[in-house]
Amino acid sequence: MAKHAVEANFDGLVGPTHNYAGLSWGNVASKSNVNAVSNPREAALQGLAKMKRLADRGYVQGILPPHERPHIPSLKALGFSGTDAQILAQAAKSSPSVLAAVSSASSMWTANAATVSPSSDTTDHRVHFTPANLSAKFHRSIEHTVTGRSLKSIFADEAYFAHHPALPLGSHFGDEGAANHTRLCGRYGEPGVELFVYGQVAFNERAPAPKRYPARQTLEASQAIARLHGLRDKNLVFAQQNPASIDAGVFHNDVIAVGNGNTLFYHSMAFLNEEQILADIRSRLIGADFEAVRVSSEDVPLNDAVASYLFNSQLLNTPDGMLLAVPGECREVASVSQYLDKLLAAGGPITAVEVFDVKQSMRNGGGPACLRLRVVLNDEELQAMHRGVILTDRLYERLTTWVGAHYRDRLAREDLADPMLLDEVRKALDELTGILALGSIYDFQL
Ligand code: SUG
Repeated sequence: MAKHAVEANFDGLVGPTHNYAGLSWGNVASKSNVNAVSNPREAALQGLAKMKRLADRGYVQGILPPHERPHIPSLKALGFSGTDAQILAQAAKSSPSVLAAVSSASSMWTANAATVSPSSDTTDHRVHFTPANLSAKFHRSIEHTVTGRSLKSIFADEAYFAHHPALPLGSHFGDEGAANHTRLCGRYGEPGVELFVYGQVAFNERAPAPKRYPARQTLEASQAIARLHGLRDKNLVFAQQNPASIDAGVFHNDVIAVGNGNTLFYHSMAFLNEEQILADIRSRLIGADFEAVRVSSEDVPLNDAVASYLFNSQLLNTPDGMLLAVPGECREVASVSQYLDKLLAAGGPITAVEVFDVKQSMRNGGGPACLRLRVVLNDEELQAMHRGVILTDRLYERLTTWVGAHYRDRLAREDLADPMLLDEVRKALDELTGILALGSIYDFQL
């Protein structure tokens, strides 16, 4: 008998160095907002407000902590030396782009933190975690060590949870985590279909691939994760993302598709072999009829989907159907707003749409779905995990006060070299690990 399970969402708490550095070639928003002045305080509060609204609805809402940035160990590994202040000054003078990269608050997008397989899918009946190596972008490739420490600290009990190291670095095994992984199922506690979406086959140069922008995820990486997690072939689908969509700015599958339960909500340009993929999912899904909600280019042109982040929404179960939690930009793009009205009138599986304001994150290409990592947990696993990171009213109050005390409301490129900023970050994070009772996870704490 399937155990009762829920989908818990772990949002990345936006870090104090949130800024716009234009680091992600292929991510349209990141490039178009380069050097805009950011507001880290507002960004963190927007993220917390989203978490609170969902927690108030009864969803299990967790938090993953931000990372230490600027990351001095990375600068040391690149040959900068001296005191922390000297290192920052040297980097700012000779390699400002490198300083920007090691200062990014990009760990907030926890859909890229890891791939997670629930215990009902895995052969050893444990929940499996693999932090994403994020090889495609230097600023993100330095995330997996601390992400792994956080996940191990939260999901510590080895009787229930299994942790793998990130895949070997390098473009052949480029892995972007749950942003390219969707699980479809009947009930959460039943075995599901794990849909891995990749941009490119690494070991075959003649296979279809994008021409303009990089494909960040390879088939070989997805296959490795499936092996590590002990997934069964009958529960697996590997699907290639349409290279034309990557070239239009869809740098992760979660910018063009989102799935939950028996429903896949996707754009007609999402997949290379759409019919085959749908048939594969349909034949593997047990305990429910597969619902494919397809959005055509006539309804929503691909560029509008990218600009609005329609598909980077959270699709959540409610007692009366599914709720689509969309970014505010969806109501600002005419075709998308009209489509949403039509979707609700159509009477399909998606029965409600709600708007969430995460503008600070959106300007770097991160919508509501980028900000969360989904972890399906049965009742025992939920009890076994560290509960200090689950959002309660009290924790929300403590975190908003903490943000108010430690975060700046303005950050520009030149501020990244300010040694005071590094001190502020460390002080804030040291306090945060106390609030969340996580133990020591940062390099400066070890
Ligand atoms: O990896 N942006 C992130 C956005 C990640 C969105 N995540 C998902 N789709 N799941 C990225 O491109 C921009 C940082 C900057 O330019 O300052 C950035 O890293």
